[in-house]
Amino acid sequence: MKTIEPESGQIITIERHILEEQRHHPEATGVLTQLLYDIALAGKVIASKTSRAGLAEILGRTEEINIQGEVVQKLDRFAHLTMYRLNDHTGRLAVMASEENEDVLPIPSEYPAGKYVLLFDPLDGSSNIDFNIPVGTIFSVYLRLSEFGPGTLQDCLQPGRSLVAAGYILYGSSTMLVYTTGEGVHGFTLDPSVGEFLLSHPYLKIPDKPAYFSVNLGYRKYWSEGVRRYSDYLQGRDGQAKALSLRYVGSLVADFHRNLLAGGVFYYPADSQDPKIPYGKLRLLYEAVPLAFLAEQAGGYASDGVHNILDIAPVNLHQRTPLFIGNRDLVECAERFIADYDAVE
Ligand code: FBP
Repeated sequence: MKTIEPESGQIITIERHILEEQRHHPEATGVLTQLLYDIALAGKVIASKTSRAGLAEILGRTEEINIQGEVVQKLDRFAHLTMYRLNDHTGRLAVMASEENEDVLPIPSEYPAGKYVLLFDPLDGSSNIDFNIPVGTIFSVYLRLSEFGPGTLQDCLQPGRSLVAAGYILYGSSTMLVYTTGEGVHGFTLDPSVGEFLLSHPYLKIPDKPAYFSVNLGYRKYWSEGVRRYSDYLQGRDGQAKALSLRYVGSLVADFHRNLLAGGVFYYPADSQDPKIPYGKLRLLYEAVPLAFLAEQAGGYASDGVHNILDIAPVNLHQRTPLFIGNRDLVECAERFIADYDAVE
């Protein structure tokens, strides 16, 4: 499918790009286009704070502990409310869910309920904010399953295969929005001088030759034998392969983005650190699934070490999952090590 590519000097805003994509779908109503544009607007509002975080009384913590057991950062709270408030009155959504909120986020009864469902991690990597390390907002969009009226928990517990769109906004040296609607992965850079996301990275594909591996090696002793041997393989320790270079920011969106552009694998395996969370730290619905959809659209793959992340049927809003994501051959290699050395179902 031919996507719009910027000729030299041509300005392609995210709105124009989404409209062009919509033209490939005569049945489209434009609601998804408007919803993606609302999310882009939320990204701009959040970027206006992250880019001035040190100046804006927005650094530091709130007194709150969220459903994940983490201290809520002020910017986390701001990002959560921004995503919710910019989308609760548009009539495009039946229900929302946020990594920061235990239950689903209903559409206020004074507003009409729409046909889409929005899930989001308002500020991924938030523990890095005070250190001026890139953070991100991750979003995923589904069609509602329930017929009409207020959306339900079941509308939010859909497998990744049912996604209609997913993406992230990375607040780094520049602010970028990367998204897919199942027709390739496209990157936009926010031009602060015009306040618009402009197409800068059309049709992103993960390079075949990987450069990096990204993992918190500090947790090695808590890993299974399969994962430890896989990590040795990536470092060329078992003499089988040339060592990859290690890069780990500790912000999933930033680590994923680098590997999307340069090739590589990010993994956060299950570990035995805390028996209460045996499946690793990352959330299936808010983090793993949307990035898995992007990875697959960019020629890569995402797995929990055994299953394709997009085929996992969610059972609760905040369930966690091991995640291996990036170049397909590197992720399949992880699956082989785990199959060979770990008793897996
Ligand atoms: P949240 O900030 O959304 O809770 O994300 C979790 C996260 O910060 C990821 O972005 C990152 O990959 C991971 O945790 C880092 O975890 P650790 O410090 O254990 O390596």
